[in-house]
Amino acid sequence: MNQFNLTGKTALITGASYGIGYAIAQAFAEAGATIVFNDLTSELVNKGIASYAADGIQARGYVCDVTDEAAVNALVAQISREVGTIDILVNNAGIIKRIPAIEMSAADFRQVIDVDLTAPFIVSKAVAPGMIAKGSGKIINICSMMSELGRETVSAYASAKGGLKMLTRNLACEWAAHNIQVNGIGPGYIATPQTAPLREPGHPFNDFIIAKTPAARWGTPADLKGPALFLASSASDFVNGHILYVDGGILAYIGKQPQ
Ligand code: NAP
Ligand code: GCO
Repeated sequence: MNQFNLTGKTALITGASYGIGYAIAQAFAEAGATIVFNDLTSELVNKGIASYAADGIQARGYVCDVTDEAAVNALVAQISREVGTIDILVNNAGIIKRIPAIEMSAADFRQVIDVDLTAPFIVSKAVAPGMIAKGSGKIINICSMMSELGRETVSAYASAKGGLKMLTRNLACEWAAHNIQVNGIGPGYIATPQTAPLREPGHPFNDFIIAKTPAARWGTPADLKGPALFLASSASDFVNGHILYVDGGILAYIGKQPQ
């Protein structure tokens, strides 16, 4: 039996019109899953549907703000009616605000926490009853290097992603008895629109990250396809509360010695 086969499974990937969520959805579709995704605007959702179709994937897209609990609950009910019970959830939607802590407003801090931490709680809570009734489920939270490390200007984001690591572990404990595996993926620095400002030609951060990464390159969304498929498949049925870091070695590395 192919443990990585997702045939017959319905997967919801949040914020997956492009970027990391899109690549993860591709991996699941290639393994046989039915793909459902949401994004903030109809323009983004339609763009995503067209991109998936161009890749041969018949994805269903819905407009939904993951921070809106009522909208999320309505979305999950609609998916259940139109597609079926959600077997796999990837809490991928996220934002970042790069502002020095002393300059960051509480409103900005709260918005990042709302999207990156509270929303994964909201969406997980919405899909869990269906998974419990079905007797199985997979939830994958997209964490970060900032689940483990800090850096200047990302206090809200690091607080959210650190909290998301612990939310992952806590929900894993609460729902393991229902055969629901809750795990996380911690990407390193990945080339997507979210990091585009850091990859501007001549931006010092680009050389910095290459030096901090033993693999000596930025990651790509495709680097996350296999790890996500592992955590979405029966190959990980005894993996609970684990954060799988896909970072080219960043977290293992003290840093290059001065030449
Ligand atoms: P991205 O390019 O910024 O895409 C994030 C997606 O989430 C966008 O489609 C965005 O829509 C959507 N989104 C934002 N707020 C939302 C909301 N309230 N409701 C629904 N959708 C919402 O990000 P990415 O680089 O692909 O990252 C995806 C995830 O991986 C994020 O959680 C990020 O924190 C995490 N991550 C990224 C990296 C990296 O290096 N790129 C590394 C580690 C972890 P809009 O286009 O409207 O904003
Ligand atoms: C930043 C980057 C990182 C990446 C990612 C690293 O400003 O430091 O945006 O936070 O997005 O989270 O894992």
